Amino acid sequence: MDKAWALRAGLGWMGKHTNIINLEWGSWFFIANVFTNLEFPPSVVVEDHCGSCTACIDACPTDAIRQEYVVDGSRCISFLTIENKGEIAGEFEGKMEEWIFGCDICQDVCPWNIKFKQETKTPDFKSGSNISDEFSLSSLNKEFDPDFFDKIENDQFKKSLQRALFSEAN
Ligand code: B12
Ligand code: SF4
Ligand code: SF4
Repeated sequence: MDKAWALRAGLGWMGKHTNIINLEWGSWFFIANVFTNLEFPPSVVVEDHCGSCTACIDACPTDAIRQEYVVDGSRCISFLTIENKGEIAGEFEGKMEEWIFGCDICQDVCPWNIKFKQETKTPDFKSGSNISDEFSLSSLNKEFDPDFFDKIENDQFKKSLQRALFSEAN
């Protein structure tokens, strides 16, 4: 629902990968809602700037973007690694790349994000500042710190990581 509000608030247009893209920042932002009884003048709706580009559709490894502006959530790596409670279906084997909690491929390849790429000012988001920089699924073959999971505070992330390790190991 957040995207419907964002569109009407003139924040951007909905890209073919279905995320909202802003003309100045690309799509690397979350949408927050403020409920108020203040009256605002209607915003100007931003027109679609995807043009003939299909980079996100071509790059999606699980063919989750079934057609332009239509994502099948059940095929999306974001769903498979975060929301999905059961095992990941065999048809996705070898297609998840190294993603263990969400996926950003369709946004990584979007020319609007490449154009406005800039270093984050949030220290926690900086490269080298989070756990994913010290760990990759392919490092499984190397020596593994048994206290690794104790360092992770977010329970949902811990569960996703353990499941990813489990499927990789099998
Ligand atoms: C369910 C969900 C998912 C599911 C399904 C996503 C999908 N594309 O179908 C999964 C788990 C796969 C997912 C993945 C991701 N998600 Co998500 N997700 C949501 C969530 C919680 C609900 C969306 C939903 O399905 N709502 C129900 C349907 C009916 O509503 P809707 O999608 O908004 O569609 C309506 C409007 O878009 C509107 N609409 C459509 N076209 C148009 C055109 C016009 C002109 C108008 C007026 C309206 C309109 O009509 C639709 C029906 O009402 C929202 C947060 C929220 N509360 O809205 C975040 C949200 C969409 N996700 C977000 C993000 C960041 C992601 C990921 C990038 C996370 C990640 N790194 O892994 C991926 C991206 C995957 C992708 N390519 O879309 C952000 C998007 C930010 C942005 N810049 O757009 C949101 C908005 C969260 C937030 N508050 O910031 N997500
Ligand atoms: S987030 Fe990943 S799996 Fe989901 S639609 Fe985008 S590229 Fe495909
Ligand atoms: S990659 Fe291309 S088609 Fe996909 S959202 Fe970005 S501009 Fe639109």
